[in-house]
Amino acid sequence: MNIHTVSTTPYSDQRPGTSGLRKKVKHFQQPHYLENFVQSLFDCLGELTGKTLVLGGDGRYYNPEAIQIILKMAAANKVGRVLVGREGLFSTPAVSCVIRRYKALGGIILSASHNPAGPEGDFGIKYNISNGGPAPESVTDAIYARSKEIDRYLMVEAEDIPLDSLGIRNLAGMAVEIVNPLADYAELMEELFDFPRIKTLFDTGVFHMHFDAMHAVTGPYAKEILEHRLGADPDTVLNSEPLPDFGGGHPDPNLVYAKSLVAKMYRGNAPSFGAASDGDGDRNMILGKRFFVTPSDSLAILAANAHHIPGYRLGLAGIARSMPTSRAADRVAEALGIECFETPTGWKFFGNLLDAGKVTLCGEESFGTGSDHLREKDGLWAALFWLNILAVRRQSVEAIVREHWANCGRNFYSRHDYEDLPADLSQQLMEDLRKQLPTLKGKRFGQREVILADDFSYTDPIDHSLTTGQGIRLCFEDDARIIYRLSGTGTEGATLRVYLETFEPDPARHDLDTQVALASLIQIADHVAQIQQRTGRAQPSVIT
Ligand code: VG1
Ligand code: CO
Repeated sequence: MNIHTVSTTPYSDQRPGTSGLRKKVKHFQQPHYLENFVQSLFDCLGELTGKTLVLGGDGRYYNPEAIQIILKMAAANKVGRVLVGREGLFSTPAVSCVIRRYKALGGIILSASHNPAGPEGDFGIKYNISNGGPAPESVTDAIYARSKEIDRYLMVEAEDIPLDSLGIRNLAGMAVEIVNPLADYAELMEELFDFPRIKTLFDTGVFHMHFDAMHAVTGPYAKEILEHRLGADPDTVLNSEPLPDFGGGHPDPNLVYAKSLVAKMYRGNAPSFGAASDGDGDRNMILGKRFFVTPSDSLAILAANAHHIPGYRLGLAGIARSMPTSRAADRVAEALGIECFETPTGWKFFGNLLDAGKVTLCGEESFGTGSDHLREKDGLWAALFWLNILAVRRQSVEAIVREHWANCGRNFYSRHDYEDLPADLSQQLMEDLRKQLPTLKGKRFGQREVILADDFSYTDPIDHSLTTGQGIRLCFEDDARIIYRLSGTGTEGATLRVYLETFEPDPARHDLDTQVALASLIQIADHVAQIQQRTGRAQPSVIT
């Protein structure tokens, strides 16, 4: 066997962020860059002989090349078997599903999620552990530490493995099993949801929907499940063909970027339901006819309606949400008499709670929703969950949301992103906020008094690991909150995220425009952090 030991020198910037290592494609194409990271990962995984790994990506530019490199390195590192999605494709939730079903040691996902792709775009790599979820910080810290001292990597010399047809190939003694990336995932969805009931909804002929795959990985999944298995119209899935540059788009499912879907959902004869997913298929946006459901509300409504869904009929163990996500879900948890956990941003923090059976549903304000069916957030799952609710309740999306607000009150919520700021400026802004913390508690801004001001830290209730510095949080007497955080997924400059939330119990005020309802809080957020003055930006670059 032809195993080469290639000498290399470390890169200093291979610390994984909120969701894996993300850099410009060109950065990944530097000599040995990908190889260094992959070998650092293998060096941290212990004995690999006879073990199974899962491998696939969202199909973005550089995916095919990276798959071949990783396969050859896996063979040289004596991995027993690698399950690869056909054409090297797997959505993030599908990888999580396959890791769990085949009891694999873990999986490697090639994606930079919703970040634009192509030769000038972004690439990324993340590792998921045997529970199917993103590696916890103990693992990513170890990989990073290893990457700073790596001096060699192992690779076999072999021909590229063709990935276009199913079957088992031999790569220097390692089995490469090319699998249908849709099969296990679609089967799992059929187990969780009432497909016959959803089918009858489509059969009525008056219910129509669109799913915008944004030329990313979920197109084939959505076509298979919605159009082929559930009988939705053949043109239900928009932008269904995965393209290496996502058609030049930005596959982030929100009102700004999901243009094709938004155009269809806000016109005169709009369909009843719309959903979109991101580059790697883990995010979702939910729309009704001319109506947007915030991700935070969506989590709360899924929780409140879970008893309608076969997979969740037995009830929820608990709910978890990331700290900046609105507290709409907390109110549902309270009503159901179950616990609601507040974790740092990033899906890796839900893993222990899910494994311990403490929570069933999880969500993030960043268009992420999921459950204990996997250990990743899951875009198409969220759309199917909504479809199942609609099939049972036979009301419009808007009616369901309004009824929810009437019962629980409305959490007005918005995130303001200031993208591409100079790194030192944004760090200074956060540092100065941190310095202000001791004086903020008890301060009044107009009608509002600050009752809590801190830098969020989290002790995992299961393994007791401590994570600090997770966002500056100001909580007010009237249940309003402002949170400031720097993004951990960008590849250029820094992004400041300002999360804004107020609570409105009065149904007469539930019709207010969100930005209007939040106006006085937005002013406080700017006043405290001096955002406009420091950044020179009159408004955020993206509002969701
Ligand atoms: C963002 C979101 C976070 C999400 C992460 C990965 O992180 O805010 O909620 O878990 O992206 O999502 P950050 O650090 O930029 O705020 V995905 O769909 O990119 O895997
Ligand atoms: Co994603």
